[in-house]
Amino acid sequence: MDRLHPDTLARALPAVDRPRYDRDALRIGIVHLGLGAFARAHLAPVNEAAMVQASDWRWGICGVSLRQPDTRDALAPQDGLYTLAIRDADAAGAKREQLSIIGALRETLVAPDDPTRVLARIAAPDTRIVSLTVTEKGYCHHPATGALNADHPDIVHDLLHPESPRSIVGFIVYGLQRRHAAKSPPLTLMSLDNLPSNGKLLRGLVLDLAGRVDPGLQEWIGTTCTFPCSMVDRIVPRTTDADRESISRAIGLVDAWPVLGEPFLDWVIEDDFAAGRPDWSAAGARFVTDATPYEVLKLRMVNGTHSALAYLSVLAGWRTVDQAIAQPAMRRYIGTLMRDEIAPTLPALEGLDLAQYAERLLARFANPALQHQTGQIAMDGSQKLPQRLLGTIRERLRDGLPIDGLALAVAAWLVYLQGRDEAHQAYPISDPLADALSIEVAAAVAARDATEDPLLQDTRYVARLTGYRPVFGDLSGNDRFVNAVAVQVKQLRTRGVAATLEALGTARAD
Ligand code: CS2
Repeated sequence: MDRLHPDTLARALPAVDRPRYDRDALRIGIVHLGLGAFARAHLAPVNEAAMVQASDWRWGICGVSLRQPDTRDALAPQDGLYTLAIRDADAAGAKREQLSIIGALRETLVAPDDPTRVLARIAAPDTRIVSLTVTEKGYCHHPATGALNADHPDIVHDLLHPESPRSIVGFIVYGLQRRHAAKSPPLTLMSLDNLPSNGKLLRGLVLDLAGRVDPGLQEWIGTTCTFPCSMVDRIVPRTTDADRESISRAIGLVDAWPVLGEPFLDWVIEDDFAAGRPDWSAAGARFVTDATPYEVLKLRMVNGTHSALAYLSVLAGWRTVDQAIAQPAMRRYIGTLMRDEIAPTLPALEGLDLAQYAERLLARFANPALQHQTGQIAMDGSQKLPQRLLGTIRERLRDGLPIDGLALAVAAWLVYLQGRDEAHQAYPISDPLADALSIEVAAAVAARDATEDPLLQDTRYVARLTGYRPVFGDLSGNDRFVNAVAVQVKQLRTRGVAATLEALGTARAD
């Protein structure tokens, strides 16, 4: 089979959608930092549809990988072309996929190999938007407070090496410094990560670092560049070798770097752009004045339940989300968690039927064609828990409301951190704070006194771990929180995941 490439594109099988415009006419208007699967399955196809609809070719994408060269190495021989496979199952349960080849990616850079080119791209006059999907840990912030972690090794490095930054915030600040020096117009910095008020958060971090570099630069960024907040939603599992093979067969050309995702896509973004934007509403995006209620909805409902499901499932040995949600007790737990504990905390959104939203979410989780690994969602818990679960918990505690289901999710994380599932199989803890957390876990295990009542032992364990302020902030030392989580840790430890989920359902039904 030939390799996917502009010269072979005409040979792709007829059912495959493909760019039907002159890719050479694309200019680079967007520099995207963090060229993972999510951006290629969300931003890029929406952007492509918008460009085509408006015949506006100013918005080609330069994608930047922050660490590994694998994406560039795979995509350069394909001139940036790749396949998006949208997968689900029909009503009878038969898996199906819809394939499109995406052409919006015009350039692929690897930041550590070529920091100067990345900085030059951010500074280039044609660049109007710098967008980001760098995951929670890419922001070098304190997860509990959102402030810049000025002691982060990458930030310390960047202040000493303006020519070759490592952090995202460093690239943005020094790229904007060049832009400012060249008297080029300001641009938009657009975070697409699962963080609350992601634009405001990014703005705070960029202005903090810029202030340490040059107060004049800080002033220019603060008064001329914009940082719209956004909510993005599409489940995009990691691509496997088997996916690469099957997608290549399905398009009739070898694609070394396809992506896959679910049919569902949502994107709500504040219409606050310093230098214009494509009309992404052509492909379903919604422009709003305030994205906050949409972010809270998505982070708490989709990501909160995703994380709850992931930690419990890793412990129970359920490898994929659809396998986990097929367990009746898990489905009941996630449904009840949304309805009884999360939904009542959400800001009102006109026209939104929350019950329907929850039903659709359960159906999305049940998608059997995605094979979304629970171990993948479980990664980086220290960066995810605050906005996914802890905010909801804080509000419910403040209002004197029960938190049993949320406490089980936190308990599952605290047990998960011990690194062994119920079959005693070890798994790695992938988390930027893994070292600190493993010290905390060891101390918490040591704090247990085997001569004491089991619940008291688990209370000591939970009190010690939730005392870790970078994650738990002011929840540390909250007795109601500690006690509710300890009850669930005890359940998980003594009865296991399945029986704990069953018991939760029964307790509720009583
Ligand atoms: C997931 C998200 O990996 C994770 O932590 O919860 O990537 C999730 O699939 C997306 O946010 C859905 O929009």
